[in-house]
Amino acid sequence: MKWWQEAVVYQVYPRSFKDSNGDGIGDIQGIISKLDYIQYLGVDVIWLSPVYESPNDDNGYDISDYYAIMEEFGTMQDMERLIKEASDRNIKIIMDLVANHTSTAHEWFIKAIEEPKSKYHDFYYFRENAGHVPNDLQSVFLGSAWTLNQEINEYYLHMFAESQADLNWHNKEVRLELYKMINWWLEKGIGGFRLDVIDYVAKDIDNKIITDGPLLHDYIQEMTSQTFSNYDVMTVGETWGADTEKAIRYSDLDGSELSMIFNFSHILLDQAGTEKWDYKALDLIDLKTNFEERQQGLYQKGWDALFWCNHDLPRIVSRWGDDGDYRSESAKMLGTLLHCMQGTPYIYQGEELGMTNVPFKTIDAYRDIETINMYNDRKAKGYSMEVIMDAIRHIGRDNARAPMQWDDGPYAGFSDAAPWIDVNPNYLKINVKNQRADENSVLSYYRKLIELRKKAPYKDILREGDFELIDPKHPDVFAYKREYTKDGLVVICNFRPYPVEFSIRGKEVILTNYQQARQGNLLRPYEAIVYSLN
Ligand code: TEU
Ligand code: CA
Repeated sequence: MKWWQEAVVYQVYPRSFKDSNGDGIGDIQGIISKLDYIQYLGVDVIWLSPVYESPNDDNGYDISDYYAIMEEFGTMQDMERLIKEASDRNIKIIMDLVANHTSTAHEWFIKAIEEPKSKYHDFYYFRENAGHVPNDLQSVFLGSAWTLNQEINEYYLHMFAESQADLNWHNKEVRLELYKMINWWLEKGIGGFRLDVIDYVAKDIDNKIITDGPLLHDYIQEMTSQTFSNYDVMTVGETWGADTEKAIRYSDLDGSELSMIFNFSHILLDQAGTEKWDYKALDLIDLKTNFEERQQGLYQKGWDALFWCNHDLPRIVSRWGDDGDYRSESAKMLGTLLHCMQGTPYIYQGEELGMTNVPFKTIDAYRDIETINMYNDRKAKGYSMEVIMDAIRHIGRDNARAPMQWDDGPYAGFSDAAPWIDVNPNYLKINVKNQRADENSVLSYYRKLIELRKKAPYKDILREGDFELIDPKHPDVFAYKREYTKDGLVVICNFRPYPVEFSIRGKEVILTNYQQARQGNLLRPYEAIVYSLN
């Protein structure tokens, strides 16, 4: 077993985690001030969303200098101190490698424009201006993926915002520059990387192949051999286009590619149309089938990243739990379901509190470029305001980006000044301070889940055990068992806000989200129980 197969990861979105200097924007010193809390959780790794220099069009996913820290977040000394202070607490820092694109404010892009005959011009995808866009490729953030640069009268490709120009990975010079930067950061003692949209980097744009370009695995293997494999680090790829078969290849246990990937196939189960804004209710059978296929498909062949949330996704308790009467029970149930499977669990900041989506009424409370583009696009297309705002409230990315809720003081203890984005009004009720004092809080429960992975005999079962659904066709209960040598666990989760008949149980209760043992064969609303198998 590798260290990252025994780890639990905590994702920090720096802009929204903790502000230390009263400008309403989270920063690195703020994160350092909360390392004791992160250590208290019991996690082993922090995935830090980008802190590099950036114009912030996409909150740091538009990098203008990989070797400098965004001024609002602090200094390189702060970053080095964070790595050290985390290491003193046996916590590794993995950084966010955004290498599919750079900001158009990056010196490479500036030189590509100022010196079109220089080597930098081929660092990006430029095409001549024949009076129209080169082809109909569309940006993830809506609109054409091509923008005409007036200075050189050429189009350039951006799969995301106009200010995020796609790097041409087919140019070996680009790859070598990226490997140099990766090694520069690895030499600073970071624990690895999360790789932003890594399945886009080998795109074949003239054949309009964006995801899974033919040379993708060649490039990943080359990158790994020239960087990651020379250090004892973990890597996790963001691959919206992955399924289990691809996941096995990316996470091949021979270490030739990545440690694991984020497979979003479960996240897509409640998407109704081609865009995420058109959603439908989740069918629990689909979720059970999805996880069964992944757990069994990857068993002893690869490794999975287990997640519900991240900085791009709505809060899971609002999405597939209940953020009303049964918020606490359903948040614990969802945590139980995920953390008892095989793989490396990821907790997004606030998920351990059962933080919910934000109830903002109008578009001016939102900050995310993806949301604002959708608002303008659908308004122009004649969608009603309530339909637009309902979709944003349901699945917009700012649901994850409202400030972390530390206490019931001003701005939830996130900042002394008005934050860059409003705090969720429910911070008075949902915050670290009151949950640390409550042994029955979501926070206290998540700490028990994390601890389960650390202590015998459960850690071996969770890490190495197999996976088998129990009563797969049950429409309301997600139950499975994990077996490893003579030990095993039975995990039973009621996905409904009402009692459900379910007679199966295990030997003794290891963990449950209700204080009193259940009577008879009924599972209470969102009841989760982890039993020993025998
Ligand atoms: O996300 C890639 C990506 O495709 C997501 O934007 C996703 O499609 C969308 O957010 C669904 O709501 C990564 C980063 O996680 C994201 O924050 C960046 O905006 C994007 O890449 C560009 O770097
Ligand atoms: Ca600040």
